[in-house]
Amino acid sequence: MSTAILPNDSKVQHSIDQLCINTIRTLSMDGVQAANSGHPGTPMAMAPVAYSLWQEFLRFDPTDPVWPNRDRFVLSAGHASMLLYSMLHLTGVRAVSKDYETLGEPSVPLDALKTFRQLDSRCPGHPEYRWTSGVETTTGPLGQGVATSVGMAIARQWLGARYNKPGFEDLFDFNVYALCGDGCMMEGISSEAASLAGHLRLSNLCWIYDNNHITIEGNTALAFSEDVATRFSGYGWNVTRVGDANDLEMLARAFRTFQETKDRPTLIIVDSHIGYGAPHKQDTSGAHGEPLGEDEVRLAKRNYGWPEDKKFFVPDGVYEHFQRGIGARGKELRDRWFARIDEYRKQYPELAEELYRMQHRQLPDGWDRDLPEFPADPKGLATRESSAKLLNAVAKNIPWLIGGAADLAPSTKTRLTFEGAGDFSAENYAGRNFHFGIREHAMGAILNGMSLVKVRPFGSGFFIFVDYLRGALRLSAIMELPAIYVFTHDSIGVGEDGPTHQPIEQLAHMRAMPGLIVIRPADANEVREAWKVILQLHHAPAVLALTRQAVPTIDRTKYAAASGLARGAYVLADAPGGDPEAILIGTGSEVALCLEAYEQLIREGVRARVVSMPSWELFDDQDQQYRDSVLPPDVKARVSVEEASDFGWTKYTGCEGHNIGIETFGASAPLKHLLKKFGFNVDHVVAAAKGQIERQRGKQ
Ligand SMILES: Cc1ncc(C[n+]2csc(CCOP(=O)(O)OP(=O)(O)O)c2C)c(N)n1
Ligand SMILES: [Mg+2]
Repeated sequence: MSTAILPNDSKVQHSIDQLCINTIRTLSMDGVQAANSGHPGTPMAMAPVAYSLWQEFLRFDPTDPVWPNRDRFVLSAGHASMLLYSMLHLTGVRAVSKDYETLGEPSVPLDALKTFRQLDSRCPGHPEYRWTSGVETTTGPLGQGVATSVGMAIARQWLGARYNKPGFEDLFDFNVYALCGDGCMMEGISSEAASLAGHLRLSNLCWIYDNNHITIEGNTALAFSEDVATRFSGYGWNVTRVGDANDLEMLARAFRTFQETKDRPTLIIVDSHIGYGAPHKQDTSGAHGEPLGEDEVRLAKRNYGWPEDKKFFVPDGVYEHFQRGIGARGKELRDRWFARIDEYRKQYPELAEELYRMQHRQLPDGWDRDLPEFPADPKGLATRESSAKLLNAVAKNIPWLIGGAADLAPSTKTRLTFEGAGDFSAENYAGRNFHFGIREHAMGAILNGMSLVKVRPFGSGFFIFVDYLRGALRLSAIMELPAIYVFTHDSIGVGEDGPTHQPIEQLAHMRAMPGLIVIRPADANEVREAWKVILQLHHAPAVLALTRQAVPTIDRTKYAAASGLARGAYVLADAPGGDPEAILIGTGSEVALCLEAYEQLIREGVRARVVSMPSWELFDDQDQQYRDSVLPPDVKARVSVEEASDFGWTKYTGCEGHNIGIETFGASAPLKHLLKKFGFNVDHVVAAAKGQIERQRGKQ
């Protein structure tokens, strides 16, 4: 070990610990400096915290960063990404393929640190799950990481309750650590998530709060004066403090306190100095979001007793030290776990098989057996009702399909009602019905955390409140997590509740989000097909938009089969002879209206076609030939019918098409009056179709 490089300065501890900590600091500073962009201050301050946690406590095997029972570390302060990248590099975390195979190469080689924030670097600006092995979740939007960590802790409790058995009590016993700053603490989502975590007494959850009193605009005194410790005590957390981020003994004591606390989550408040060691920037917001500058980097290195001219310098002994600590401990734990799982497989072959499939995002054999079929019925039922039947049928077949609602299960009909489903609570971590409380945003992040642990989560609420969880949903999509969002009350069909409860622009919002599959089924049989599609998604979240009000169950002996849903859009009813003059395109509850209009048009001798288009994304994924067969390019007389903003519909109807939609926020009234007011009636649709045909004829 080359401690010789350290000067004889009383401020500098001559220890391998200090050498490692300063390596983390200087790698982070150099990475930001090389990128000329990024956040150096927090990695510099939090280096001892990350070091203590990873080296002494974290049960994590760098050679197998996807081992299911590993402790999770979430960097909720995602802007401090260089801290995480430095740790991944120094501890030698290996890369993992998309098929969960460990590759020999390092996840973050030194060159990746040098190309921080550059195109295709394994060290992007903020940590990205799936891109950099060892990153447990994508962070950057403040508050998301901590809230996601609650989902991870929940999933671990559920896994433990179902799969731990006598003699295998520690099959799932991992802890979840999240490092957050003032920003995470201020965001509402962290309050929602912490409140639920306290309520559920998640003793496997530890948040570390970097209490540096600095955010971008300056001192937190500008906007944040609450007593965080009291707040978390009020949530039912164990709160402990470390008065100096550099005090390794106090840090270790705090982590031990967490490990010994068996009845609630722990918050460790760590007082720190952002930009620690940088003479002109320490304790200022200047250390937060911009490089220190070459001169300041030198001065900080001098303070650390570091060779001032060396960049990306890892002194002798540092890698080896990490290998002797987290490396050796993690590997031993991981190897023991896999040896135990072999034993477990012998004693509990079915449960072991479940775990294997779950961890590989596969479904059990027969997952789609006994799915209800719905006979034609003009009165029909609400799609939320048919979805309830489907969800219950598939959940019986998929034991790890678990979820709930943000206090709306009686309305969203997402409750699992079969025997043994149970309610997840502090007293029963085996329950499959979750009560997220009225906390939509945290629910979204919790679904992400659960999905990252590989259970299959669903959450539900009123569609209008998708706005409340959009930040988390966006991360589901970025991370390609197959979380399932069930949203009911999907249009002005909610009637009397009025504009505050009537989704208008939400469908357009959702459709604009890359990677998200949005499905708005027309009837009970499309709901069945929708669930089939959704459950087979591996790498995409889905939004299922469902009605509050009854919709007819379409007669499939007369019209096309609902299995067409899998292709996003299909010809439901065609012009006699299959040569349409006009196409009516509807989604969800408006498909039945299109069919009524179609029947009238046919009676009047107009050759109409109805396309049911439950999912734009699934349709866009089809080949050109199929898309042209549904929407023949030469049939330009087109009408879209959807009780929502018509934003985007011209993509399918063309600029000259007619889009029947809603341009205001709706209104409060019984539905039949609303349908009249907004033009969702047969006469209007028929007139629009005829108008389209006239227009096209006029051009010929
Ligand atoms: C939701 C959200 N809002 C705003 C930002 C922009 N932002 C990034 S860091 C930051 C300040 C964070 O302060 P703190 O958490 O105390 O971190 P520190 O500066 O102490 O590292 C802000 C506002 C963000 N990333 N996410
Ligand atoms: Mg801060």
